[in-house]
Amino acid sequence: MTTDVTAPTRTKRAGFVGGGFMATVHSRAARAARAELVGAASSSPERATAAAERLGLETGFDSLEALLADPGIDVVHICTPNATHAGFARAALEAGKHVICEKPLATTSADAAEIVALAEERGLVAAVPFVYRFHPMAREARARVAAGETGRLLSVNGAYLQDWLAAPNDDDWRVDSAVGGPSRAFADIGSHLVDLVEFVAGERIVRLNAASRTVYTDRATHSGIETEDLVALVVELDSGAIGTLLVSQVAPGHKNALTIELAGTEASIRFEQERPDTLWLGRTEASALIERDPARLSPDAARLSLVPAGHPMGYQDAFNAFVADAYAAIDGVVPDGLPRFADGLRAVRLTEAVLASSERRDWVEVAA
Ligand code: SOE
Repeated sequence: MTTDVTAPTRTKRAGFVGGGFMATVHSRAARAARAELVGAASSSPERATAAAERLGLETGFDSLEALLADPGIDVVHICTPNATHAGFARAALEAGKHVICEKPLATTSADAAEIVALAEERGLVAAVPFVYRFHPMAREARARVAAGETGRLLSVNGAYLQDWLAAPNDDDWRVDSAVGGPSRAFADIGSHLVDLVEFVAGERIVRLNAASRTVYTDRATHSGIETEDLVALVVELDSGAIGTLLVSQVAPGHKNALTIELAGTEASIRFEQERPDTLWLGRTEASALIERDPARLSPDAARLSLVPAGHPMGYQDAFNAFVADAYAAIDGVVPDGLPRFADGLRAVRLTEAVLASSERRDWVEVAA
């Protein structure tokens, strides 16, 4: 048996800001949610036209202002470099649009808090794509932890490892703090890791001790780089559970290896996003690999299972489910687990704690 993700009741008219990899993923998801893909704005009218053609949108807007002035657009997807997120999200909310804004939501928690408050004040849906929450087996892990199957939480162990910046000359706008913000590896992928840990554990990281390294200060087109290539941290959660997390963009052989493992008094549970159709349930007597079979999953995991057991699902499916739920929220539905701007702010606060801790070489309390 399969069920459908929350289906939007009314066709959304979507606008996109940016034209790179993430805009491609967002536009595919919007199309799957039966949106009308109105157009794109970018850093120039020419780039907007090129993005519109590449993504199959109706039009390229001359500017963000022109896109926001289109009364037909209900929802704006912000898929631009990090330092622009908060300003663009603020402008879209002020124009009365619902917003889906890429992470990190902002490069400072003050900016993130301001747009959280603005979205609330205007009554607009404002979501952040912490999409790994939308893998059915991540939901299954969360449901089993919440049901007490793993017992009292003792420890967490997680990693998010990539290698696309592993060679000295690998380069990207994200390495530049003026464009990507003061944190790179943690803001870019560590934010997903801590979001998923807290989402599945159902509790928060209250303090942490982090060490970070910038392995390459000079790359193909950037020099004097200050943003971190990798971060290792020790964390303490609400319940007193402790854990270790490793975030690296210089881990050869790892493409997008986001893994979390929670160990409780009764069982351990492990989710690996590169093998998203299974969940490892560890028990002292006998461990098991649970396959994604919607007929046997918790209701929330079954809801997100688009195809029957044995038919693999992946990243774009998770993204599609996220956008479908965000659009359903615009229709007044309250989908369980939709990551909103408050969750984006939470990740920014954790990022700031990581930066402060690695600078001070000491434990830091995470702002609530
Ligand atoms: C690059 O590190 C990246 O595309 C991130 O920006 C995404 O958030 C992550 O989902 C995959 O990797």
